[in-house]
Amino acid sequence: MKKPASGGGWRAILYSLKKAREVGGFWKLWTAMRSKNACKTCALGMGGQQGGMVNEAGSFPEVCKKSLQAMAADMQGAVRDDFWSTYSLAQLQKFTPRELEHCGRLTEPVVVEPGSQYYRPITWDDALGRITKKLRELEASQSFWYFSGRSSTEAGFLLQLLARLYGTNNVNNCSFYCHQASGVGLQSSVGTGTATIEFEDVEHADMVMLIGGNPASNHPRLMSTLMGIRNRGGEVIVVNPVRELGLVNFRVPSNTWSMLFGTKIASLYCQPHIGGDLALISGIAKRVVELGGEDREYLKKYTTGHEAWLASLEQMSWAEITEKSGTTREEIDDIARRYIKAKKVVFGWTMGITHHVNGVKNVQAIANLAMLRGMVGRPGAGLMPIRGHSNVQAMGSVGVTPKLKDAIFERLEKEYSVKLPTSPGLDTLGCMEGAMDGSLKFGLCLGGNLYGSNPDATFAGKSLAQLDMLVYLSTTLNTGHAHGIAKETIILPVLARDEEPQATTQESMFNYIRLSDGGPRRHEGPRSEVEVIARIGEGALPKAPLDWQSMTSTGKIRQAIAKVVPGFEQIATIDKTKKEFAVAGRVLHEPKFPTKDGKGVIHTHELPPLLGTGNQLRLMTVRSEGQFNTVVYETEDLYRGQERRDVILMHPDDLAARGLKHDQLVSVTSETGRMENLLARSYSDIRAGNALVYYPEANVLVPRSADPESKTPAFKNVLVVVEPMPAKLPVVSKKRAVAGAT
Ligand SMILES: Nc1nc2c(c(=O)[nH]1)N[C@H]1C(S)=C(S)[C@@H](COP(=O)(O)OP(=O)(O)OC[C@H]3O[C@@H](n4cnc5c(=O)[nH]c(N)nc54)[C@H](O)[C@@H]3O)O[C@H]1N2
Ligand SMILES: Nc1nc2c(c(=O)[nH]1)N[C@H]1C(S)=C(S)[C@@H](COP(=O)(O)OP(=O)(O)OC[C@H]3O[C@@H](n4cnc5c(=O)[nH]c(N)nc54)[C@H](O)[C@@H]3O)O[C@H]1N2
Ligand SMILES: [Mo]
Repeated sequence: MKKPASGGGWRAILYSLKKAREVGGFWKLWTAMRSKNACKTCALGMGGQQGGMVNEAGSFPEVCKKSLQAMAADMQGAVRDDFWSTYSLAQLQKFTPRELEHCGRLTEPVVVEPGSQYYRPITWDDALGRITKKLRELEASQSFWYFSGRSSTEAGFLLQLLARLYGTNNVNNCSFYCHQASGVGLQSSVGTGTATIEFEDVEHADMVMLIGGNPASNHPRLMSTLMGIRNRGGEVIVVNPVRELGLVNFRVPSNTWSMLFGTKIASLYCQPHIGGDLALISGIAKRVVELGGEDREYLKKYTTGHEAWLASLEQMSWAEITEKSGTTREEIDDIARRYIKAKKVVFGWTMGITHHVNGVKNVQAIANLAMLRGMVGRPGAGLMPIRGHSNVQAMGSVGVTPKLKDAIFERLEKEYSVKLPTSPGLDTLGCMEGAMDGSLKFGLCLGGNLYGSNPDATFAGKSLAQLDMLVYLSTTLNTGHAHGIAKETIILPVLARDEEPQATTQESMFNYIRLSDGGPRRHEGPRSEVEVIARIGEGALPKAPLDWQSMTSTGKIRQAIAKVVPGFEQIATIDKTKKEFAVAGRVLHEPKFPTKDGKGVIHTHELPPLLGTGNQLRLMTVRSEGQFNTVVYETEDLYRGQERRDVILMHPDDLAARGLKHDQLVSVTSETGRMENLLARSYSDIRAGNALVYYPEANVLVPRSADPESKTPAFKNVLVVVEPMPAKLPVVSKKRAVAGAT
């Protein structure tokens, strides 16, 4: 399959029309997309009271394929009546993620009992009765509670409160596999764990440094902003081991000129090795200082730790920097000079920075580089972790973390006159290990795909199988429902946010709280997330100092959030005022940091070694253009020119060095697992020494080693050996080719 000449463009628009046909007409999809609900996909923040397809600067129409796909999936018909008796677990395990998603909307609770191979429908009373009975039998410390970032803020808050009142801090969200390193890194550097800027700031920047992300695929609405910067004569510097087509040239659908001729996005494209970022960023900082471009006054007045850091940069040799980053002194000099010239610089990053064993250090290094020139604490400049799920940031804000922020903890205890647990709670990987060693017996997942998102897929399946009970609150089926099976597994069908009978709220990556009006239900059967949680609370903790019935009202829950979460006061009346707002105290337009002494903290690091010896390659596991996390909508990856997913993309030199030909069948082996019959493909856009495969299939290869500070696995830096498959082996069918998947 040939790569198109640019990302975006007509294909994106034609795709909208195709999806419209699938759901029964353009008007139907248009109305759904324009309803006053926050967009369901990434956290850039669209929709809410401005209506769908409008960004925080009011620009319209901002179209994104993934939001159409997510909407179309929610608009599909119900799972057929005979579905559960037709397909056994073994058969469901053979379904692809796409097939599972397209089985239809879940509308009735189902259970797989010990010894059974089939899910079977049960009544809501039966399902809730089983769950609450189990919870009453167990110790609180034997339970864990996993949250994805698709649910409402209200559901997130209520469920974490339920878990704490039950008596455990084993509360965590998908962020441990995502942006946790950003939260921890930013908190330790600038005193707040989220973006220091608002959407408008990026619109006024004259330079964006985009490190380790592929927004053309994953945050397409950011592309018009990047285009705007280029059109105003600003710089977009991309740091990525892969030359991603959409970051080179993109046709922005909301702009006629760009649609016709395409827009050059990157003004400079730097391709370090996987894991070379810390060395590269330190090198840029060293060069800025050599050229006298640092802001000494800012460093002295507003930061601590800069002396030690500057001294360490001086000590660092250029040989070490270039070797460990895989870049040249000339490139580093070029970036440093452009940085010195720029007046307002925004640093944006995603998983290429966080999915490493030194993810937190990577984020701290970015903060250092920004503070070096006083780029944190002024309008138009700052730090921008580009978040994943549409409401993942709210989960962190309202307490879906093992440790509650002190203020929330104290206010909760006071508000409900209770003593909350103080024992340390487990992170997500910790919960998986707890399930494996038998210390955990019960898990509840509010959305997401805990199995599919885990490193070491074989381990993940085995560990979840040890649990007595696993409960999923879901809208559609995913691989977790087939492979993440405990002794007893229950799926409870819930409403999507645009079907909720009451308003809910979401928080964008720019700390902006959006109000979703909800809307008419599409199916009889699914229930509101908050209603399900309140019923579980009522049954499991009837004596809790909480009126569970009143907690079925999202408005009442918002009043509770307003009382206990600092910065969220305005949420109490948002459904009446319709006034969406930015969480107070997070955007830094002045260099006053919410740290203990009000100063930014500069951290000093040693450069990690460049991994890989002998014939090993560094392997990244990434998303294709046709998927949203573990849900694969389309097999093809348009922008990388791949028509299938069972491939490993390698530099032509790396193929040659192993005597491999383009499209030859290979095995890929890591310390954790092995995939067979992948097609080795020649891909000159990747930096030699590094390779690329698709997540989630590749999770059989990813070890469980994680960043000690953020507990985030190194999904982007897996050491592998690629070898030809023995010639005489019968060629397996395409569907079976992805070992470990399906
Ligand atoms: N369409 C779509 N949109 C999505 C999602 C989706 O699955 N599909 N998922 C959502 C979620 S939850 C998230 S977290 C985001 C993810 O958004 P991204 O982080 O953009 O997604 P990834 O595919 O993980 O790719 C990361 C990029 O990092 C680069 N990279 C890999 N290793 C390194 C490295 O060591 N250094 C550097 N500098 N770069 C590296 C890869 O080449 C790739 O371009 O997107 C969100 N939006
Ligand atoms: N190898 C590798 N592994 C990775 C990554 C990687 O890059 N490489 N990325 C990691 C990242 S960044 C993330 S965020 C995780 C993703 O981790 P998760 O968030 O756990 O997984 P998703 O695939 O996003 O979950 C999708 C499911 O959510 C459910 N859902 C959708 N809408 C709703 C709703 O409104 N309410 C409820 N209750 N449920 C709903 C549907 O059942 C759907 O199947 O994976 C991580 N794992
Ligand atoms: Mo994510």
